[in-house]
Amino acid sequence: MLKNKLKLNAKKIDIFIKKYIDKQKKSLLVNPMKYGVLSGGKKIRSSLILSMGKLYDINPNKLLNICGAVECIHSYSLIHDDLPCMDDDKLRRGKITTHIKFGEATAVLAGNSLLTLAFEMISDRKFNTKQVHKLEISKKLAECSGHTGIAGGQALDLEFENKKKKFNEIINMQKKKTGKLFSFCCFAVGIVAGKKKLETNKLSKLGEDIGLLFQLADDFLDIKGNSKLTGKIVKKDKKKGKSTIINLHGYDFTYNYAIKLKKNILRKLKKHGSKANDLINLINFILERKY
Ligand code: GRG
Repeated sequence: MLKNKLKLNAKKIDIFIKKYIDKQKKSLLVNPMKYGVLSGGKKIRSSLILSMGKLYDINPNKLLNICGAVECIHSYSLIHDDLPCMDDDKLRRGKITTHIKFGEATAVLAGNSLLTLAFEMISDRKFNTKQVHKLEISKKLAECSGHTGIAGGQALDLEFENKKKKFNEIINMQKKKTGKLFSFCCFAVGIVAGKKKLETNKLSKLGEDIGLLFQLADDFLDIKGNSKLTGKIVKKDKKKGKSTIINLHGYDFTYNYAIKLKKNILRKLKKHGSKANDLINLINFILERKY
């Protein structure tokens, strides 16, 4: 049921992104960009945005530019993450990685172009929200993607390899590397809903925790997951000396921590009653997912 919903959402966002790129002038980077961002990938951040929208009765079509932008940034981070100078991976979403298919230089440029495309989508005239909302959303997206967000988290992840880091240092790294983009998703919906700072701050924190939960599940999949289902090579973290909570405290400790984190997230959604049903299902899926 939820899996079908996720697939439908992913298809909708793929169509939006494809149309958006196809309306632009052609370039040598169009094919590698499409390869990196379309066909494949759960588009779970978009599903988060759409189910957050339900809390505030927002028409899903009003959120498509935010979904497109988030998926462009996410795919950009994956393309760069797979490069030889980063995690050096050859398989992603069940396909060879962008740099293996098109070469490293093209993969770097396609990634960079997806980053800038994200900001085109947010500043687009057809994105039906107030100008001041677009400004706030752009600023937050930049903060969550750059050195205080994903890129900064990735720098820490690489820095921490083969080092014994403390629990809080690892959590902080994972909150940046993965949590910040989820944080952006929840914040942006709050802005479109016209929420004040107090509420959007709470939404940012909620999103960061959902992102941390997602990253912990990713770490579980690296140990117990199946390459055919995840579409990527598993059992890499230990070999690469990655600093994860599992490598520090073991699987069971980490799973119990994740259960507590999930309960805490679900508790915060109670006030929304049945409007939060989709979101609750998504959060349960995030922890128990097999792909
Ligand atoms: C993009 C700002 C920016 C900088 C580049 C390389 C890098 C810096 C950051 C890497 C961040 C990264 C890869 C985090 C891991 C997040 C994660 C768990 C990815 C897997 O996400 P899924 O499962 O992937 O949603 P699909 O394939 O479903 O889209």
